[in-house]
Amino acid sequence: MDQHSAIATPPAPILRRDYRPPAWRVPTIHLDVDLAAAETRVRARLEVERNAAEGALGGPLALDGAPGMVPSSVTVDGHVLDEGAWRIVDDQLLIDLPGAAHVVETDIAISPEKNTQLMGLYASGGLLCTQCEAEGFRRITFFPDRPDVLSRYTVKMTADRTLYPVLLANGDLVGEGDAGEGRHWAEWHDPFPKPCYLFAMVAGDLKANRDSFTTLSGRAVQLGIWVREADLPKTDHAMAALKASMAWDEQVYGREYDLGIFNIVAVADFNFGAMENKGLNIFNSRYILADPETATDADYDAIAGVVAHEYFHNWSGNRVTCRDWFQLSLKEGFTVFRDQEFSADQGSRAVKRIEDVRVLRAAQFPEDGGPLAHPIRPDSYLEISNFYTATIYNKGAEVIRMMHTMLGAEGFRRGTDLYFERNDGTAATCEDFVRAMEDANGADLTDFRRWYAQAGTPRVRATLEHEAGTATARLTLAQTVPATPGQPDKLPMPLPLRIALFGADSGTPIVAERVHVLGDEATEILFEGVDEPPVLSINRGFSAPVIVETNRSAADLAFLSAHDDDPFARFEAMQQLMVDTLVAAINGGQADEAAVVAAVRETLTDPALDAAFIGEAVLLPSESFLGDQLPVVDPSAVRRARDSLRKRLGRELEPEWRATYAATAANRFEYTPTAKGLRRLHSVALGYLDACGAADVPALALAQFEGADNMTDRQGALGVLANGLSGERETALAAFYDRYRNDALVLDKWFTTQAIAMREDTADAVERLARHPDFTLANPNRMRSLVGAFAANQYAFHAADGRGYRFVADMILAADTLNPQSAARLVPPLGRWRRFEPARSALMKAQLERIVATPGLSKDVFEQVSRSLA
Ligand code: 0A1
Ligand code: ZN
Repeated sequence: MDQHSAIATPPAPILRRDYRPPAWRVPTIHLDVDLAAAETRVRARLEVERNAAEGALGGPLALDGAPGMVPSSVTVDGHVLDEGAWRIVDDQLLIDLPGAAHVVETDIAISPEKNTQLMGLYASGGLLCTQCEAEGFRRITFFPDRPDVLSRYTVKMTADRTLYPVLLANGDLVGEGDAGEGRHWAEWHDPFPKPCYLFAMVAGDLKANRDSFTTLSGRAVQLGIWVREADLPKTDHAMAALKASMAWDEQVYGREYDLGIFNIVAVADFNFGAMENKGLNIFNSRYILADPETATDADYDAIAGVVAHEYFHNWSGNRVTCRDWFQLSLKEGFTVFRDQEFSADQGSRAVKRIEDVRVLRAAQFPEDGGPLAHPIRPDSYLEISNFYTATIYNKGAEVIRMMHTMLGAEGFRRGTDLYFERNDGTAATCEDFVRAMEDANGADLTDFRRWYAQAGTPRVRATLEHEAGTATARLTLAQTVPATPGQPDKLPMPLPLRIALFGADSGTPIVAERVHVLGDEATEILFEGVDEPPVLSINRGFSAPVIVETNRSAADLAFLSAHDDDPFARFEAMQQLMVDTLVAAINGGQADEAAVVAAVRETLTDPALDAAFIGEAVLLPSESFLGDQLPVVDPSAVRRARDSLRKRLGRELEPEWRATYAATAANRFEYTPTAKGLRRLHSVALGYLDACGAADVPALALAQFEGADNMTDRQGALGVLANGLSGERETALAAFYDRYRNDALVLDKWFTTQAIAMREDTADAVERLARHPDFTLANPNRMRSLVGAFAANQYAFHAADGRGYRFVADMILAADTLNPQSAARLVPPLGRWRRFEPARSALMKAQLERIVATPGLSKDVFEQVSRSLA
């Protein structure tokens, strides 16, 4: 299904400018679903009305379906139509209707157990569940599958009572009963009109962790997290996160939950993280299940973040949805910003910001600088699934954050209040959001709108000059926005830059922080009364998602890494110092490694800093981030330079690492910011001890691995061992496998640990693991745990003989026949071929050409590969 021949007919793109309101509205839909894994029968009854809105499309009623779908009957106003009265064209069911309002009924059979794409209705570990965003509903029944058609849903589900004792759908349960012959039924009604991408139903043998929440206005909401019985003990963290999210959205945005029931279901096979279906969120089980034995601190944090994200969508996404898929960032950018702020409020704001910027730089900056670059509101696509990107999500969140910075917390809240008030119950656009921000604040965001239209990461050149005689400092700021595919010329973007100056002699702030919005290509700012040499602290808190180049010396950066009062800026100064040093070394120039060693020592031994921050600040930038700083990447040169600095840090600071390792040891599991920070720093210290080559490290690591009372410490030790060649490595990997072989989520970690190992033979090991009996391409988590993780391991993936590329291309082609969405997500690492030295570049390109020449490729993979080659 969904295949096309790449050579015969390249598919036509969908364009944003072609948007027209729908020809028909569907105010209500009744579904009657007879569920079984082999064959499910779906009878749909739609009330349809011709859309009188200006500009609306005309013509017949067009209901989207999927390839191969044919209704067994079509009825209009109670009369069965002859076969000649309807037709299927390009997977749409077309019906000519004489009047302005009709009732249309269709009847269709689908097979959930044959659905390997995991879109529409599918089977996962004995459950039947749905995924409809973006265009999965059309695989369940014929319907105008577009987000601006909002309907009230009533869903009757009938299924075998033993196999599927629990039947869930959106909204409220309005009836249930026996259906005879061992079957039972349940009927759900959702009073809120919604687009079909928010439809969900689940049938299975599930048990609930139940709780309740009383809203601000005193309404009681029943909460349920539904899992297999054995997993029930692992749901308390997600439940706590859900209740905290509900309270936070009331406090920070004044938004209350609006139904009597809120259910979450965890499933093992899921293409993304989770889905915000109205009143019935469906989650990839990795974002629900946690206990100290099986989940790391990072897993716990991610669970809270994703639970919050999906919950927040109830307002930013569901009550106000998107008019069309080009507006995806309207809900996703805003909701990511909301979940980031929620997590910042729950734990360490500074560490959260560091993590979010790391993600942006690792995933979004490369996208923005490569062949797949697109604005946060794209202008065209072939397959919308390919646009669930770091640009739409994470850069989208940064764009919202900049408005928050420029308007202030209160101004921003006035804007969101107006946005929700104006657009509640409708399908809105990014423009509606910006206009609400403007109108609520009397602000002019005309130029700021360029952030929605232009792709590419702006670069800011900041030069600070001090004139001792006049006690002035002159800051020159210049921005450029690079060309991206289809956008050769750019206009300057308004960038809010938080700026402060510190005195190099006094070590104190001499110009307090201010926000300067750089709106033009270049500007100059004059500071007066600056009588000592100033040090520039800029883009504090990462106030704008840009690359800043400065004329700061290693001494300036070392100074800021020790004295800046903005923790993010402190982290950033250290990173910049490390990057400058490593890039100099890679280019064969003068590298000031001693300055890095001194700065790391200072941070490591600063009693005022908490462990979580130290654990972030002393880490070297990743090999891929270093690659991103170079015009042409030679992964071997990057590895050599980074390894050498890492070893030197290990050796010269060995006593400090030993002291840190010892000081962070006594740590019984507790999920608190302090305990988390200690665990993090403990494993970071172990890693540096390993780098210094101390002979006792494998034994230390194995002891940590065996003695751990939590997965963070266990996996931290395993990760260090996995990079090395010791016998302890094999002991630990085998023990880990034996202990967790029946826990799919932990087994994923076993695959990943080996796929990201910094060893010469990682590519071989990964090819071997792809033949392991526990490996499968049918489960997206497992596929990503090996192939996705490997493709992110710069040195191993870029093995000079090209076998990493061949392997990933083989996996893409194999996965494409099962699950095109997941397959397409493996393309971007190969798509970066232009960034690498000529030999590797040619090998990567050859694999892309091999893929695109393969007949029967999905639209998903075709789009990513052809754009990568263009
Ligand atoms: N809206 C979801 C993301 C999502 C998108 C597509 C999916 O289909 C496989 C699933 C989930 C979110 O932002 O959480
Ligand atoms: Zn989302």
